[in-house]
Amino acid sequence: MPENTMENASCVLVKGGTVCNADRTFEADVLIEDGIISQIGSDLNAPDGAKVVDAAGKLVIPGGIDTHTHLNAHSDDANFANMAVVDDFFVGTKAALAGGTTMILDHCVPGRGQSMLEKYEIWRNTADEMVCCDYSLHVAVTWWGDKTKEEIATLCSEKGVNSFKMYMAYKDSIMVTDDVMYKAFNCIKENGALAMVHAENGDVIECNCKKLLNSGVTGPEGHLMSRPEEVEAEATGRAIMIANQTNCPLYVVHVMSKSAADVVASARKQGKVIFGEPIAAGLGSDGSHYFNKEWRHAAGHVMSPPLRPDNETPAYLMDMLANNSLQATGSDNCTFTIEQKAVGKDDFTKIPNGTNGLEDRMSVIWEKGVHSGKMDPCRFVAVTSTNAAKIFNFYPKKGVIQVGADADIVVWDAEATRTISKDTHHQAVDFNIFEGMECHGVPLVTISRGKVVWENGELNVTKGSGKYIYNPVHAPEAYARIAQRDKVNQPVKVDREPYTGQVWPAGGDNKNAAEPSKKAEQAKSPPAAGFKAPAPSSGLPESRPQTKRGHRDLHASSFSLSGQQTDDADGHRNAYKVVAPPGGRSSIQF
Ligand code: URQ
Ligand code: ZN
Repeated sequence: MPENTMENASCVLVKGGTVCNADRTFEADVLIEDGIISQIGSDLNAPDGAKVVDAAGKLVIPGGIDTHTHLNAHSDDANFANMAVVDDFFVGTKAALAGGTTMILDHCVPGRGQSMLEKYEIWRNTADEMVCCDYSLHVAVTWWGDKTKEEIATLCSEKGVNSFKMYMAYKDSIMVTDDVMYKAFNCIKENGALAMVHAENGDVIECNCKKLLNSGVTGPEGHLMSRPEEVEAEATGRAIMIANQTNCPLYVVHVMSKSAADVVASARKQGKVIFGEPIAAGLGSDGSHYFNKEWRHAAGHVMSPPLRPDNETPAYLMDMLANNSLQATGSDNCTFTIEQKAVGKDDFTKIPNGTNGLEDRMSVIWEKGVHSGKMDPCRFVAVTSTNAAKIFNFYPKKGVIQVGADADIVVWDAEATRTISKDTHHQAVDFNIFEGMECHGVPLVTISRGKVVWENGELNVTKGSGKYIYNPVHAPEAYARIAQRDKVNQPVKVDREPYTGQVWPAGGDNKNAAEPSKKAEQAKSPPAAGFKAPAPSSGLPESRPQTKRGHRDLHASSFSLSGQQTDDADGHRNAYKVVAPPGGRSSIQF
């Protein structure tokens, strides 16, 4: 795998600040040489010619890492009616630096039938020319072909990709079905990578959209109505189930609702290797905007899953982020101008999806998370930087201020405030979903690869100076557990004497003769992975409840609320009946 080469950046001393990592804060100076943190300590001397950044009274934090951007999204990537996003790799990464974010993970999304490797090369060529900060790529699996397995393996072993996204929404475009997810998760796991999902039930959304349009709802509120919370929660649970079946670690992108967050939290409580990502939009805004009388305002908020209409969801998601039910944050920055959004002026399904957040993510999370008292500055660093570096496996190169790490650093003023506006932001999009929000927490200075790129409200960036970060597979954050589970959870077959009795039909010559021999084969095959062998059962008649005298106990029931039946072990059963149900037998059979 190619090495990341470091520019010979000049020397910078960040003096007098409070270093804040995910685990602790301490007073120290930080010396940067050639783009790397070379010393951390008290009263460090500035080498000749070094630039000194005064951080007295300020926090010195690892640069933000945005786990989720779309800076090269195009018409053929999803449903974007032949148009490209306005915040591209150049404008987007400039704005990121102005907001205190020093690394992004963008989405490379091949269309159906397209090669993942070819699309990856297109993404790399475009990004390498334009990015002003470091970046990595997630690649999407949008279909399953003969070469998909091979391409995933190559992306992992040679191209530095360790995360693969699947869309459960966008039917007839990039949506994948459960069987593709199952195959993809298996393959991703075999390669030591991370599966990611956009969790919404695309089939149901499609039906809802038709129904709403037929009933005359054509405005942006229809977007919200077509994708209610349970549509997100169901898909989240389904993805987690498939990840669990394949023992593949899973990262759920843009968790937007309370119920989807609950599904992630509950899976984590059960010990599943799941990570959840809320985004700036979901933490800082809500879906009441879809009902705004001004079409352009409502359309400016259209994204999927949608913002939720109640005003409690943002605080709920922030609580989940604070208590580690959710782990890392992105922006899902995918911006279209109002003019572009207006292709859907008469039909909400045609409004290109996506909003801003790349520049404002850090301030919004500080305001709603730290200033509100829900999390401390260390947790802020964890959810805006460190956890992403661990999950996507480039920690401690990034995500921490320590000797040897890349010098991606932000001097953060926790007391200062700024008011977010489309008129002052550095993004190209002509709308800002956080318009008018006053945020405590302002990035005063941003240092990217050892170079001061944002200071005194001014950017000093070079197009194409950012580097692609190759991410190795088998991130310990996920695979320490996954690998061990593979070892200890191997299916164990039951050793037993071969059956030597008669096999039906006793005499042979019967037109159904194939059936019993198939049954005998089934009995020989080992149980499926994860299957726990039931306690030996004596079979149906004996398993019926009996009194001490050996008579059938008519008061006891063999009915189980779990739906379990006494003949569950019989793979041949093709009719279901409740054996001795409470209240007496029924003659009804299914
Ligand atoms: O769904 C996505 O990730 C893209 C296509 C647009 N972003 C969004 O609507 N959240
Ligand atoms: Zn996205």
